[in-house]
Parts: sequence; C-alpha cells; structure tokens
Amino acid sequence: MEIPVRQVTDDEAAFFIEHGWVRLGRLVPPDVAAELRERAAGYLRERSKSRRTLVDEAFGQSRDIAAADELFGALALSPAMGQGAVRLLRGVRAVRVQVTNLLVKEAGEHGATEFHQDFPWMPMDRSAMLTVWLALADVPADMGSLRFYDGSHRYGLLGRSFTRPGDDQLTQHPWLKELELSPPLDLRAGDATVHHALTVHGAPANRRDRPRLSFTVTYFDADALYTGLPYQQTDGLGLQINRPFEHERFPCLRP
Ligand SMILES: O=C(O)CCC(=O)C(=O)O
Repeated sequence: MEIPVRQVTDDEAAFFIEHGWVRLGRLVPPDVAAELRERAAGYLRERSKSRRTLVDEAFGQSRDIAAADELFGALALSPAMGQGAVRLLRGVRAVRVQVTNLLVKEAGEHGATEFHQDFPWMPMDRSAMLTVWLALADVPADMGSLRFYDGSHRYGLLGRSFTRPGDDQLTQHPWLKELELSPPLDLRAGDATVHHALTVHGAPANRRDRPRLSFTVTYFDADALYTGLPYQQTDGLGLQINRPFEHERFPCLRP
C-alpha cells in the first residue's frame, strides 16, 4: 500500500532548520486524510480513558497506531516521509520511527497543551528528532493547532514538563517569551506542522464543538545510540546501551 505524500521543498527545509518548526501544507491529499480520519475515530473511541496524568488532561492518545493499522503504518513508513525527515534533520543519513500516535483534543474535556520540549524524556544520545503533526480534519487555530517558540531548538535541553503542576517551559524559563511565538495556524485536513524535539511547543484548548484529530509520527537519527535512560517505551526491549536502536519497534527509513 502506498500513500501519496509530497516532498518537502528546499524553502520548507531551510525554514525548519532556522526556526525549529515548519508548516507543510497539503502533505497528504484531503481524501487520504478523510480515510485516515474515519479509521482514527474508531481507534479513539476504544482508547482507555482511565489514567489521568497531566498529559491526559491536555489530549487523549492512541499510541503505536502504525503497528495496529496498515494505512497509518504505510504513512509512517512511506519513503517520502523518511526523505522529508532526513532533509529537515540536516546531517543525518537515515531515520527511525520513534513512535506513532493518534491525538484527540476534545472541546470541554481537554485543556491547553502546556509549552514543553519533547526530548528531555528520551533515551537517545543525540537530539536529532522531529515530529510530524498531521491534521486529520480541519483544525482552525482556535481548535488547538500547535504554536512554537521560534528558534527555541537552539537552546539545548530546557528540562522536563508534565511532571508536576507549574513545570511548563514558560514558568521554568520566562526568557522564552522574548522569542517570537509562531502565528496561530489554520490547518486544513491533510496539512501538517513539523517541530524539532528541542522546540518549545504547546497548543490552546479546543474552543470548537468537535474534536481536534491528528496523527503524529516522530522520527530520530538512525545512528543515535541507546543511553539506557529509564523510559516506558524502551524499558525491557533488550536494547543494548551505546548501540543503535536496532529493533523492530524502531523501523529504519533510508532515503
Ligand atoms: O497535540 C498537542 O496538543 C500536543 C502534541 C505534542 O506535544 C507533540 O506531538 O509533540
């Protein structure tokens, strides 16, 4: 099964490298987004709502969706997605999939996504990592499309968020407000944003009356070595410290 994914342009790659995020309009055609959306709705109905972590208060998740569903699997493993990730992460030879996820932000049920970095949790020895966030239905800005602190990927590890109330990045690092905040983005189904794992990002609550639905896939440098840092996803997989993530859970995409 092949999913039509368009190539990342030179301008988009340059924008990402400078700003730490980029918008990719019409990454997949709207009819493909519609098919993905229909499948997503089913999986999200089945998701467990029992855990109430600080993340659960911001959005619901159905993790590893690409392993469960062939269409999401084909998208995450599509050569164009791999090529795009390699170009945006400048200097990497190939990427591996770290995780795929379906996200839902329900109006009324979920709050804002506090500003955070993704990388501080990760057991990789280098930070070349990004997430493609694909809108499965139209996501006008007031439904909770992501916002990014421009250039924040240049400031290294800023610490973990979602460990306790009040540990969002703006509270920990008020100087971040001196950086420009990306504009509110109105996304159409099939549009995506991409952010670096060091880019500080968040999203407002969903102010519309229908759920915000998106699919994410996170790619990282295929040459990254496992550090052994405790992490729920990797604990117990038998990964070797100081060796690459050679495991079926982290499929490798070479351009
Ligand atoms: O969708 C959201 O509100 C947050 C998603 C996010 O932080 C991520 O994909 O890294």
